Amino acid sequence: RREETEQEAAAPPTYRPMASAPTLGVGMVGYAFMGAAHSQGWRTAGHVFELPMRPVLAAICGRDRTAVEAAADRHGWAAAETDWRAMIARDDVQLVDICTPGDSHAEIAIAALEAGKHVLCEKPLANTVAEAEAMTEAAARAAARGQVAMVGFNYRKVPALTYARKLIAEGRLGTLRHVRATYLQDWLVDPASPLTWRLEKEHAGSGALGDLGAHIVDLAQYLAGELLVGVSAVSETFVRERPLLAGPSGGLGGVAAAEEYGTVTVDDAALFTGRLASGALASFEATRMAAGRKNALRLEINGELGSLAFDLERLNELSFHDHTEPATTAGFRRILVTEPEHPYLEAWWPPGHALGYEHTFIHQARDVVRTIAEGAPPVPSFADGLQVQRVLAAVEESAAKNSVLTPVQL
Ligand code: SOE
Repeated sequence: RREETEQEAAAPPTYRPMASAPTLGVGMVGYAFMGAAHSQGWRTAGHVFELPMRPVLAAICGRDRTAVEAAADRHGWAAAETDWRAMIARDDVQLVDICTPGDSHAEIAIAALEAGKHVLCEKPLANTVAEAEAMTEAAARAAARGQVAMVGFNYRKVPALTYARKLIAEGRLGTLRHVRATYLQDWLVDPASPLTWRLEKEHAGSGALGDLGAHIVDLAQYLAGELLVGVSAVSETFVRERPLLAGPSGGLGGVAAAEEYGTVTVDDAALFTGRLASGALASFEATRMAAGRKNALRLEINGELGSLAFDLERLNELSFHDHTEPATTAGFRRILVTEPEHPYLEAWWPPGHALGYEHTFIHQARDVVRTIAEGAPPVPSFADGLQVQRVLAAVEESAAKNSVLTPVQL
């Protein structure tokens, strides 16, 4: 590490007080799991990173007055609204952050963009390709007016993954051969776990596919720097009837079940293979039925010159194998991605003082603010979200042909 020179030590700090930065009023729709996570991002980003604009938590919106007021109080929002149209219309809101189920993304995002607001929208961008297309068109019209529209693929903001992309883009893996991606959770293993909105196609669009598969499709393409050109899939709904909800649905599981049952209309698991534009082969597995796996997002990328591996449950680490090293000493080694030179780490703790899940939302907030202030092209954009939506649709189309699986001779 470079030592501080005497001159630097004596120099006055160049710190610019946050209060002097122009503000960016945020209005957030939704206050459950993602609402809480995004609130952390908006609350913290300006206290950690030096930002050109200071995010202000202007208003939070939800349909239930009591619940949304409690959320405003808990998460630090100045006002609570029960009508998202009224929230969009507020003069103190310049950016609308959408953390609702997928069935309302398109309507809210398009209305916000047409009202001149910037938009951040949770993933998957929408429930259908048609909705995602309409949103992307609205984003393009808004971009011409200087507005920003971004989609919340927050795992791109894990420093180890941002860094993995850099290593791949620099050619450290050479020509890519394989991308292997799995995202495993287990909160639906119990058949008595109730029918929350995430299990209803009309609200969620799809199941593990859109919820978890969207992340790994995005990450595979983001890391590889290229797009999928075709997929082949199987999917399954293992538990087709579940008890209805007896109370409000907050996070994932752990909510009260009623006596009555209803039909699950989305997949519990989706497995698919694919081919990237370069010819590299990719495989994906998204499931909420992997007992013991809580939030296990894993990736491995193999190229001619080496391999990278990542596990979200150890998110400060990246495994790297340099295949150009002598075989006698080569092998996977662990890079601790906590150095100030690593992406996002310049503003955090001393080396080795690890980060966690919530930091991805803080980094996301940082990037949204900078994109708006700098007038830079948004990344990940609505067009990126639309492209992932098209992959999800292709997976669904392929999985619907399960009946034409090539039979294995008995
Ligand atoms: C639920 O499966 C979920 O919260 C996803 O919706 C998120 O996108 C993922 O980050 C964690 O799991």
